[in-house]
Amino acid sequence: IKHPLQNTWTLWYYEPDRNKSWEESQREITSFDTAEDFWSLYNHIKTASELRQGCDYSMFKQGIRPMWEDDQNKDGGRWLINLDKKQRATDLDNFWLEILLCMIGEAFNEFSDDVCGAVVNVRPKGDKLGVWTSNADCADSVMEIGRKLKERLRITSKTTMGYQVHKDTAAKAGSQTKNTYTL
Ligand code: M7G
Repeated sequence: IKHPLQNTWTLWYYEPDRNKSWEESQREITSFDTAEDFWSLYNHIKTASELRQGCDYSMFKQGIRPMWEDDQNKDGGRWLINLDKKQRATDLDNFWLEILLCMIGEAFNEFSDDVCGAVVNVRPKGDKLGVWTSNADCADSVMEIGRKLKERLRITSKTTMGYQVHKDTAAKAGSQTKNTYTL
């Protein structure tokens, strides 16, 4: 028998399409709930660094859409890791895989329930990794999830992590969003 995961997870793929809205361009790929099915999927798809620039992968708990508007995201935010251009070759795929393993392995202990999912944005300006949590007001939970992420990704001082509230991000499209927490 296969090794069951605590949660069922859904992979989403976003590709920009000028004829569609952002929401319509989010495609649900597949869901899985065992370790073996995670690896079959992971080994079958392109790595993040192989995606065309402008594309995203998102992996969320089943039933949560990878958007601010979802009920589980609307009061939440994300730990954001901004990579510089050179890190696409050295860190992007490693960080993304480690984030996925943290999530499916429920590595955030008593706060794992607050994790909604994660997003990787492949962008010419520099790629971004975000871990989305459901309640931006739960400082304990946000900070513990951030600390664990930093530890597991072995984030060094040259890479800073900031937690941004989705409501702030949504209101400030195009400009910099303030960090509500930093690590
Ligand atoms: P992005 O892809 O997160 O980052 O957001 P980028 O600026 O580096 O490409 C780009 C744009 O996508 C935003 O300004 C929004 O128009 C749209 N967008 C992104 N997200 C995460 C959402 C979302 O959750 N909901 C909606 N409605 N639009 C979003």
